[in-house]
Amino acid sequence: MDLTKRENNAIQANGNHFVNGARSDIAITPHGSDWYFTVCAVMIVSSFAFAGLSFTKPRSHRIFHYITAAITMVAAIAYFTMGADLGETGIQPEFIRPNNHLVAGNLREIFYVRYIDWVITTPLLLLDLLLTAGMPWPTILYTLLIDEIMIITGLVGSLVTSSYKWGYYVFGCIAFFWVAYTVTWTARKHAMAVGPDVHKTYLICGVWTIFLWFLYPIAWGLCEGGNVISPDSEAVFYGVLDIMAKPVFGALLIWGHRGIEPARLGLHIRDYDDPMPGGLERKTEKDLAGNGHHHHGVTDGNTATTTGASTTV
Ligand code: RET
Repeated sequence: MDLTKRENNAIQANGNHFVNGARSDIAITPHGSDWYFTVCAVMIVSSFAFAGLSFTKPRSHRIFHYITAAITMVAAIAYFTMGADLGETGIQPEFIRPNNHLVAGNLREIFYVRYIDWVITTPLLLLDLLLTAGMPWPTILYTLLIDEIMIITGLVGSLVTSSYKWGYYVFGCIAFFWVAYTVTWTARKHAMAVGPDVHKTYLICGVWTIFLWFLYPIAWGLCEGGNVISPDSEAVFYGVLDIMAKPVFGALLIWGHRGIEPARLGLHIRDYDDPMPGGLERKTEKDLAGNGHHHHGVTDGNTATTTGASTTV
């Protein structure tokens, strides 16, 4: 078989999905599919990089590597799905544009799998960010729940054919403004209180996030909402944003954390051979060797609920 002549046949294999007897006539072409598979490859490589880098840290210091690797792993699967022309359904656009050949047609291909990705990964991105700021967990939890409202309203709106879709869009935007306020204001105050190095890392990742996240509702308005740009352009728009918001964000965050002890953020994470809080002191080989791994004494363990630069020797 001549591999140089092999073409991506995902559209042929999976693109004959019919909704009520009709096939989406506003849909990705093999170019869109190729691009989705390219982004999938970027996400896979990033996942290996983040997971691999975690081994340069002791297990008690890997939380940000784990969260970030999980984000790109989920995205890789979502992009595989979209490259394969799956995870989509045909939706009649509110605005039918017969005179624009890029979006002429009666059924637009809507990739609902995008929202399944986002409902998992956007809370994890916020978790990365808000843990960096040393935010208290109730505010973190609340912000993640509001974020899920934003994504689910976006999903429902994208599947609605009438103008009511914009009602969902407005709910989603209100939720987003709440999230943006928390990231730019409340969490920034917390980051400042921890220390200037933490504040700097938080600021870089936070500004990057909010700038990029503002572009998603614009993309939605042009794609799922307004049916203005073609599904191939949609692939490029969301694909570039997702690369910036996941692998590039992750790299900035992990780099920013290189000199930050998780304990300073209130994250006191035990390894299996650390002494239990309130348990009996148990000397391990690592304690005796004193290899720089962090071991809290029995009394230190009891202060695990305090925040700030209180512990670690
Ligand atoms: C929607 C439509 C409803 C209104 C708003 C939206 C915002 C979506 C955002 C998505 C971010 C996704 C990321 C993915 C990472 O790869 C749902 C489009 C405000 C902000 C960061």
